[in-house]
Amino acid sequence: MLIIGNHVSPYARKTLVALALKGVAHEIDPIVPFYGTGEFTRVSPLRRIPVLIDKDLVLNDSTVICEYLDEAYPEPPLMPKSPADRARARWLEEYADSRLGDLIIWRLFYRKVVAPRVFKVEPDAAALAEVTDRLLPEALDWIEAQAPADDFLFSHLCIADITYASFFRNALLAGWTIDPARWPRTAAWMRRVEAVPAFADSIRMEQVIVNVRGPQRAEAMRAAGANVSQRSYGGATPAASIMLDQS
Ligand SMILES: N[C@@H](CCC(=O)N[C@@H](CS)C(=O)NCC(=O)O)C(=O)O
Repeated sequence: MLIIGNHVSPYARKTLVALALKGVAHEIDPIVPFYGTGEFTRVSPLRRIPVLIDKDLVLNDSTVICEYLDEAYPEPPLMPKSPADRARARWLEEYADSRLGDLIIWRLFYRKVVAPRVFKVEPDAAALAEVTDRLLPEALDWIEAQAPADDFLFSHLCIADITYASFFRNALLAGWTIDPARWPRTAAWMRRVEAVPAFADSIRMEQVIVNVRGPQRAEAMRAAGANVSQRSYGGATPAASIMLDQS
């Protein structure tokens, strides 16, 4: 099984943490999606990561991939048991994928971290401040009301917990952290998720990716324990991002 994507993408991280939790052997092709080749477009028509390739099966979208993994490898489960809890878990995951995806990935991380490096486009300070000072705090006020007082959202770690912690890693990488004085439950919940070994390992790999660029990255990831594939769907030149085209 191959995952195309890397631990710096919250969507790819969800799938990699799920695989680690379930102990499913896999290779990783840690491409940055903008550098995907024509072959990448063939397996990812929206040119997004993650992609799962399992023999003839090619899957896109982190939610779809994690649902597949949970059905194919049921232990430990990524979802709670009761229909009501399962529905709530799906909604909480969807809120994070959509709203935090918009705020943290598209409006903050892409503009502050990705665009300057990959596309040499500098961010607009007022637009960033609107996210960090108004929109994200508004979202956090809602999340704080959903956050568990202890443990995880349901009786065990599930995909919704992993999803929130994944997005807040990107907020951190873009310089924004959850203020524990204002959002104490969310801050403590995220610390608990980050301490789960499968998630803590993903943070270690994220740090390797952030700190080692270029051709040395794959070797550094291998040295840190990742099974990096020999063949890659990544090339040398970035193509325009569908997301950045939306500005
Ligand atoms: N709904 C998708 C979103 C995936 C996504 O947007 N991934 C980003 C990386 S964080 C990407 O590949 N972006 C490339 C681009 O926008 O061109 C999922 O859940 O997998």
